[in-house]
Amino acid sequence: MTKILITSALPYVNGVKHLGNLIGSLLPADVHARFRRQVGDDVLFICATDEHGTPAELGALAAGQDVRTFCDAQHDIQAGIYRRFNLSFDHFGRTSSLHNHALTQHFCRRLDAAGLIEARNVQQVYSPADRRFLPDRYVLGTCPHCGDGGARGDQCDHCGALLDPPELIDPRSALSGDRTLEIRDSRHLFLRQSQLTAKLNAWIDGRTGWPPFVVSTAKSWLTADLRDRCITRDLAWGIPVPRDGFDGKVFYVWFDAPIGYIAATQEWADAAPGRDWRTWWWRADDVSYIQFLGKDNIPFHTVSFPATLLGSGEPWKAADVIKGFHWLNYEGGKFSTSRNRGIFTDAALEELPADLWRWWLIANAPESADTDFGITRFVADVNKDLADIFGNLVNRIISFAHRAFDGSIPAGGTPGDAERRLADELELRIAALRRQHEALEFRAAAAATRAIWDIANAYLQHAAPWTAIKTDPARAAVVTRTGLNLVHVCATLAWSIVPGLSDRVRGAFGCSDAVPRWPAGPLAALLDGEAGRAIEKLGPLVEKITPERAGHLAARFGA
Ligand code: B3M
Ligand code: ZN
Repeated sequence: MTKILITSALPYVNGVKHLGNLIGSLLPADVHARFRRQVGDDVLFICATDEHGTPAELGALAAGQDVRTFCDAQHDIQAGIYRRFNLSFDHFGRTSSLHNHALTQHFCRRLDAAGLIEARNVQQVYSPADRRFLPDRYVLGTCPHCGDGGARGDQCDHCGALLDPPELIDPRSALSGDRTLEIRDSRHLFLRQSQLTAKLNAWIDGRTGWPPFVVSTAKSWLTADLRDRCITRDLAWGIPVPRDGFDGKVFYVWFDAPIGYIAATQEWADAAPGRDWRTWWWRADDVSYIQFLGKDNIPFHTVSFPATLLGSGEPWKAADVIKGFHWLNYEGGKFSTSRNRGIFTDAALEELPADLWRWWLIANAPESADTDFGITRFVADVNKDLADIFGNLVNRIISFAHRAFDGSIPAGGTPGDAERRLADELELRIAALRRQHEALEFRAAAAATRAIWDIANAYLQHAAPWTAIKTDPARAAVVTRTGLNLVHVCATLAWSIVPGLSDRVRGAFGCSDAVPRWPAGPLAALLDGEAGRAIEKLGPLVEKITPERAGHLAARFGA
């Protein structure tokens, strides 16, 4: 059994995520985890909320809560949404866990012992009224470029200019409004990742199966002028820095967040007896580790996190494959949390079943370039693929079996040429689909899944048991038997992408196994089997999105 470790980028705890976040890492990770379980691999699928850093602090401030309370509530909200999206995490943890505190401090000590940590002075904005240093985005003021009054010290959202706090006109503290800000020296730790450039390059050169743009992005960072990274911050919320003179400082969120993958595995191991996190992370040469993430996260996963792991000098597992994604755009513009633009995951579930979103997003995953989400196209695509093609296939043959064969898989008759051709074709198609899943080619896998539904529809259309029944009941029995088994196979193959629809179909066949096994053995025998098995009646599998409903979606989510 192959051991497959899968992690999705950890969503920031503050605020519900949009569909762009979902397809950028969480959903493809889930589809792959499900597929791997189907083919019998030993899968561990880990995720967590990323709870440190200024976004969490600012979110808590805006909500009038202390940060811990805020994170508790936000974590639960996200966990609930992902459950309803059927994301099959083995564990959905939190980077604020005690495990992550201990591990992060451990890595810092190890890196320090290896000579890879250096303390340096950094100039920082200080607020006498707040009696603390202010991170860039805690400084507000007027943009020197466009004159907007609400610019932040890191960026002006109005004109998009990147800023440094001293550039702001009339700067003030976002916390207290203090205008007596000063620039002071603050002591910070730097990870000397420049020392590890050769090791990191060798590590990347030894891996295969990465999307080319992930390799080129990583390589563009791993050059002679790779900069050392400041891994501490003047913040109260976070993991304390275990070092004299660093009271009141915590680790930079991007230092502890990826360590959270390991810490969340420790949480998973704590949750039940007989689980050992080490078999996944420590001397785990038999594990194949795949990371899923959006393209903005590439530098942290190809430079800083592996620098942490390799630099520790300990036998930690580093990623074998990094599957990066481009952006999903929204109606020609950007999805944006700060501007509340796009479709958010909670709102998506209020409108339509999870599988409709899952299907479209995977079928259009931004794998090799940015992709645009548009309501009109979404409605047309899911109506066609899920209602007309898959739903119709399922409902038609099951209804017919109830009309003509008392709702059971009929016995009798012998498969003929059409059935043999069908089985041969399916065998090839299923093998190709499996290769696409293995290669992490999600769009291709969705297209291949749909192509199998097309083949099934074409077979039934041509073999037409509803006509044959009038003259040749034995032939009608063969076709109905084949058709029903075919539908079952189609549902099994689609399970990783649309698990809800798949489970409904499989439920009608009396299958309640949590993970449907990938079809094995000669297809001809599979399609000819199961005579006598009762199939439950099934209401419409997928309700078509009506023009009225499409209008409502456009009005609610319109660009
Ligand atoms: N929370 C950023 C993001 O959601 C960050 C990922 C952390 S992965 C360790 O895009
Ligand atoms: Zn501006």
